[in-house]
Amino acid sequence: MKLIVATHNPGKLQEFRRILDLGGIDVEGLASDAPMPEEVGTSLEENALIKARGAFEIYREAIVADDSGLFVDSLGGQPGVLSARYAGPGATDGENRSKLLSEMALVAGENRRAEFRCVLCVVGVESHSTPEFYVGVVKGRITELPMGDAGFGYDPIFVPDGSDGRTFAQMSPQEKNAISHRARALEVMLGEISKWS
Ligand code: ITT
Repeated sequence: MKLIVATHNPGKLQEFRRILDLGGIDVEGLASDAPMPEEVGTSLEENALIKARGAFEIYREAIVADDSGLFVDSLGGQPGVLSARYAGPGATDGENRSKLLSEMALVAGENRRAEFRCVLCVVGVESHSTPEFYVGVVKGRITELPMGDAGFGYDPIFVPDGSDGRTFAQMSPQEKNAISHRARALEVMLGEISKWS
């Protein structure tokens, strides 16, 4: 089976490739100039569906889209759905991380709990006329300073539960992909897809 991954985020695409290759799925990225609709939804599910449908309009093939975000307890779940744009439209990963660390400057260690959530939406599979959704979550805490330079986004400031103190950005891709929100959602997706005709 082949899936087109409806993302313009190269970090996400790399994780999809590694995980889906092992699951025997051929992965294709979007053309770099493929237009994607604005993410106007108020939930990860809505935005994942918007992206999946947007890519389907162009490719008319089986699509998987990912909407994900970091939900911080002490900030009432922010940046959440707005994770990619936390420091403003077009913000870089570094600007988003800096903003988050400064918002949390007065939050003590034990209150720095957070979780990454990922929602996948699959559309365009012939035997499945309705969109299918898969969810993955990983809990952890926000560091006081960035550590590591692997991965992308908020990886340098997120220590997953069960880690020896390393952030996602200090782990190998294999280590992150063994426990990440995206890997968990993809694992559920692969389990379901394997039952489809
Ligand atoms: P696409 O919409 O093109 O897929 P995007 O980066 O805009 O790319 P989202 O709208 O889903 O993707 O935004 C999610 C943001 O949450 C992303 O930009 C990262 O900053 C953050 N994020 C999601 N998963 C992450 C991960 O595994 N590690 C670090 N940060 C992550």
